[in-house]
Amino acid sequence: MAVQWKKSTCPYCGLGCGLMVGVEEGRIVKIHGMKGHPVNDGDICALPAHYPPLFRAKERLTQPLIRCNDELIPAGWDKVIAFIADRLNRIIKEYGPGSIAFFGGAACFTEEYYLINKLMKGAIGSNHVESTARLCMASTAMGFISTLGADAPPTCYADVEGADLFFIAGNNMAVSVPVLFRRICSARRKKDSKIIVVDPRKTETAAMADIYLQIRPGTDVALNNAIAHVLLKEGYIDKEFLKHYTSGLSDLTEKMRKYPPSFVAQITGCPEKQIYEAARLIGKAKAMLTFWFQGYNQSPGAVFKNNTLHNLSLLTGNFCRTGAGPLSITGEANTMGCRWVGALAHLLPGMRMVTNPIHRHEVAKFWNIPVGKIQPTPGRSIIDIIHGLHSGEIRALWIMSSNPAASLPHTRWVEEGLSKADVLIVQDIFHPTETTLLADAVLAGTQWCEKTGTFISSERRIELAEKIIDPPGLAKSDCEIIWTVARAMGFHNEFPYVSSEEVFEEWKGITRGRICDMGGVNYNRLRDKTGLQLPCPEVDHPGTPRLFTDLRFFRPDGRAALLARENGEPAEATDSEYPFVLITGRLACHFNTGTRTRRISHLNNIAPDNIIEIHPADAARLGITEGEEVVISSRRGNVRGIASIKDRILAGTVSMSFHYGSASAGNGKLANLVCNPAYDIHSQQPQFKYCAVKMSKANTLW
Ligand SMILES: Nc1nc2c(c(=O)[nH]1)N[C@H]1C(S)=C(S)[C@@H](COP(=O)(O)OP(=O)(O)OC[C@H]3O[C@@H](n4cnc5c(=O)[nH]c(N)nc54)[C@H](O)[C@@H]3O)O[C@H]1N2
Ligand SMILES: Nc1nc2c(c(=O)[nH]1)N[C@H]1C(S)=C(S)[C@@H](COP(=O)(O)OP(=O)(O)OC[C@H]3O[C@@H](n4cnc5c(=O)[nH]c(N)nc54)[C@H](O)[C@@H]3O)O[C@H]1N2
Ligand code: SF4
Ligand SMILES: [Mo]
Repeated sequence: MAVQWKKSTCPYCGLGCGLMVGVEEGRIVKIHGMKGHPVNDGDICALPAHYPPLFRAKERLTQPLIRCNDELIPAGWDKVIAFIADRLNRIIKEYGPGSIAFFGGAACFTEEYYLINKLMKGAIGSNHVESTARLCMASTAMGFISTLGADAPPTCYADVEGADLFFIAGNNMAVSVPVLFRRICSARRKKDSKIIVVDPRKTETAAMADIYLQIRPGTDVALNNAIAHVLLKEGYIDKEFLKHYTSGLSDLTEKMRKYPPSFVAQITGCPEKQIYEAARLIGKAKAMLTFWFQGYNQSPGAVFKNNTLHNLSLLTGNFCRTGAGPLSITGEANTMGCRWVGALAHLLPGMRMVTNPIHRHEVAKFWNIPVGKIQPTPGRSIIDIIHGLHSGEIRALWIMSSNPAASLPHTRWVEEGLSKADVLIVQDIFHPTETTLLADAVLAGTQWCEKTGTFISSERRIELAEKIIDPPGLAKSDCEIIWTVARAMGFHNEFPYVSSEEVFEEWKGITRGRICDMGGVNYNRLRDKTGLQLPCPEVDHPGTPRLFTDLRFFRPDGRAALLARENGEPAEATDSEYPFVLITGRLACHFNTGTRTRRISHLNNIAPDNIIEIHPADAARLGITEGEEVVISSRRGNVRGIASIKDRILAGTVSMSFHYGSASAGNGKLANLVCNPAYDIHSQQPQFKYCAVKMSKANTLW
């Protein structure tokens, strides 16, 4: 039988590449990039290309499980759903709605987050709804809100071809978004555009840079301020743009005086001359596109890094025109959807805030519930949910498509917190994961290609990913699981759905008039197209590639804000006992906690063990040799790995990925055992990229 090809969208990173899925006799056998797709035009990276074995992986969840005498055993759906509904209702009765929390990864569809938000914030009355958007994009969202007045990413990928300068900071794009990086490299060849890279590690991305600034971790605000200093001092600013469309210029000019490159060179470790070169390249650029990622968002001063980067685009008028502006890539496939549907503790659907009485009123009216049902204060961020499990204020946690026992910082503390829950519900596609192992009930969800729903990508493109094959065994779509639990809890009238399309049709109603307006989107239209960029308010509307083309921003004065920010201190500074800074991040062959990629032998064989990058001078001082086992210790724990001695990392800094959880790699190899649960006060995003550690040869410690 010939292979039949169906269109879909990548379930891994938030770039949203168009894919063609090849099906033969009901099995998915091949996955290719979709030719002609506006995002990737046929290109694909290793992650989705090697996805097919996951549809037949042996640890795939095919039925729900329930804990019985300390063991998770298979049980029927009716029994497991009744158990969950009963436990949740009892906990609500005894401890109140605020004792229930939810945490989801951004691998799921927007429809699924819409339902959980409606259940938690509307029906139960708890705002403790969090998603991995907190671990990933909360700082970017707060950066946009403070500078532009809304979490509204303004640019699109087509700007790559229009830019003549790419400023890439804290973003190892060659590894994390390779398809976009190849697009940048090819655009640059055609146009002779330039690349500036800022990263403490000389990454695969940095290797392509015209100017590479090897900054000390956590010092980007000072660097951005020094660049602003030079732009202002040497007159590389767009006076007309600044006069009409921004506020805060005089304050910024005044405060940037104290950031001359000579001073900032000492803070960042980057030579003064290089800072001038970078600033002048930015000053002369016709169109600069900026990219940043977790080197900003998960680092000390995260939101301020975002603000000071936007200052550079605003000062030079690199905004609201082709090829110019901030282009933020989101981490997981639907992190943008999570942000807009309100899957964070301070948000309501359609980019609304729980603290805003008008927003609460609008949502309550839409859901046909009393406005008092929606709590007026933000719920707990995920780190504070774990604190709440420890203190007993949170009694129940429902986790969907996330593996927090491996992805949250300070693993032992997280595991202890999860174990204290009166009931821990985990909805995944695999068992065991580090988190399902701790659950009281495990719900068997369906994965990409086994269910239908929408993702929203980094350029605000909404795409439909349809069911292509039947799920294995008794697995149910995540939408169906949520509405079944909701009905079992007594919310029949509020959750009458039979399909994700019906959920979508409802959810889009609450986006009307907002930046995420999808009034003109429906499943049929998405079937025919390669996605639509939001807002798309009418059925004949072509979508919106760029925002703010009218130069009206969402702040009260209609202007974008130039914000003078100071370089922040890390939550945990190095000292004589813990003298190294630990950075954690990613490899090309694994995705996040590795629950999927570590089950694919081709990918796992590329990097089967945890590698720790160490500078040769540091290694020599400690007598560490290439390939030997080392132990990294922080105030919270120890992690083991294999030394890779390279001068691509800054001396005094060590780096490893976080892909090696205990369920797949054995104990003691997970970076988060040592990471710090401290977070940025403005975004509550944890500082995964900065904690103080010491290091030794493994055989001297054990
Ligand atoms: N192959 C693969 N691709 C992925 C993922 C994956 O796990 N594997 N995950 C996806 C997800 S969820 C996300 S969020 C993205 C993340 O993608 P990226 O953010 O690009 O990846 P990271 O490796 O986490 O971190 C990026 C860089 O930040 C640098 N950095 C650390 N501290 C600082 C600092 O203080 N300043 C600066 N300027 N740089 C610093 C690190 O050295 C690192 O090179 O990748 C997505 N794509
Ligand atoms: N030290 C350190 N820690 C980090 C980071 C870092 O850079 N350093 N980065 C952080 C970032 S940016 C992110 S985004 C997070 C990611 O953190 P997580 O989202 O917790 O990590 P994943 O490994 O992507 O876990 C996704 C889970 O969802 C399951 N799954 C996949 N598809 C589906 C589905 O359709 N339905 C259901 N029900 N389940 C599904 C998978 O099996 C897996 O268990 O990690 C964060 N943690
Ligand atoms: S770059 Fe991202 S969206 Fe594109 S194929 Fe790779 S993981 Fe998927
Ligand atoms: Mo992420």
